[in-house]
Amino acid sequence: MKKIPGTMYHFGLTNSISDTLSINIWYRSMLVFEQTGIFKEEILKIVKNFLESKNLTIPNNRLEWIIKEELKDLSPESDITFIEGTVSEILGEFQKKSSEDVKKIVLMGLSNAGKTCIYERVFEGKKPWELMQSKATKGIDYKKYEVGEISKPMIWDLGGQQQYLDEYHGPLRKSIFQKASVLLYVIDASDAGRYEDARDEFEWSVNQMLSFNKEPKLNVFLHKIDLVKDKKELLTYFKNFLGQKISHNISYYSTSVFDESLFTAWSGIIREISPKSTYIKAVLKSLKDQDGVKDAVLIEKTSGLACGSTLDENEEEIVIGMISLLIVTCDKVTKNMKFEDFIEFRLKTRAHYLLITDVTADLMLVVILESPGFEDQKLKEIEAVGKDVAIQIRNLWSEEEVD
Ligand SMILES: Nc1nc2c(ncn2[C@@H]2O[C@H](COP(=O)(O)OP(=O)(O)OP(=O)(O)O)[C@@H](O)[C@H]2O)c(=O)[nH]1
Ligand SMILES: [Mg+2]
Repeated sequence: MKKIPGTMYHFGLTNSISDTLSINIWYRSMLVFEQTGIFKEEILKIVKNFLESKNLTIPNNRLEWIIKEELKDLSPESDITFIEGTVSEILGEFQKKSSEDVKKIVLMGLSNAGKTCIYERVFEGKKPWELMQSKATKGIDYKKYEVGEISKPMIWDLGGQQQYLDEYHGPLRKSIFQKASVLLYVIDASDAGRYEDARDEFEWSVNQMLSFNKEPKLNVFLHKIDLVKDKKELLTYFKNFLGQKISHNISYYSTSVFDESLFTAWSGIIREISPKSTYIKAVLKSLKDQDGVKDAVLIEKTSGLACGSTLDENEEEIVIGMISLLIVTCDKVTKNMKFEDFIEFRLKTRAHYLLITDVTADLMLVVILESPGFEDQKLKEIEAVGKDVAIQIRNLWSEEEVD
């Protein structure tokens, strides 16, 4: 039982059924509040609401501290054992897989920054409204994905609550950062009160990445950008704010779960870690060099990520948005028209001609032509080159299988 500072109330936690807890609050020695079946991350809100109902306001950090102390008394070793157990399990799994070109991505940031939502939106296809109830991550979560055989990211999602950060700075440091290819640091752009804490943690994470790895890729997501008014100004501010003490190259992305920005950002990261991306880039470039071809993009069907592209970032976002719409349309509009059966799609406007063809079971190629007045013969020629490119890309996969 702990005294709530500045009040006459005491608060205590006990274990309840299936990993949940009970909260009790006493006024002097009289029990005045009781709630069972709650999760750790709900405690703060419940105690705060209770105090507010009594017209009392206590700063969050003071409440967090007594909650942390009370949790320690409840099960002194539980968190530590949980995290260490998880990490050794993950490490074992990672070491088994590392020969298969699995790339470790460390996803870090303060609590509530949006880390878990960021990969669930892209890799698990969740819609923004399905993410709004996201629960705080307990310790470290890890997930393995495959992006159309282009790359196999293994994402380490590091829960950002203070109790976990303390662990990362301590005994878990090496396990987290060793053999990591990418640091993806997430900042809640709408939470200006925590910018400095976020920067300190970012600098520390970058130093760890650099001390354990040769050429790590460093990325910052300025996330929840939908809540920010002047997006451009904030991006410029952060480049200066975070980049001052770091000489290593950092890529910045403004992201939100409410638009396509996460897809563009992840496309960039996936390309950076894919051994095939240089080849894909060269093949797409050769297609772009054809007379009349404006751009070409290779898209993975399940995630909608662009595995290669000749477009600039803004245009790429539009094409990715259009493709995800197409995927949803094909999948949802008619039950019989399944997207996996897709072969080809053509769209002709007065100014453009768009050709989307199937490349492999996982990939499709988008070719954008810019001249409206093509003769049929010319179109056929370009389509033939597009098909050639599709074959070259497909061969890239079958050659590897033969190896
Ligand atoms: N407005 C807005 N809210 C978002 C966005 N992304 C996530 N959120 C909200 O932010 C909250 C926290 O998201 P999480 O992904 O659970 O945060 P986290 O960084 O994993 O938090 P920890 O696991 O505690 O470290 C959720 O309630 C989301 O609804 C976004 O792009 N815009
Ligand atoms: Mg999380």
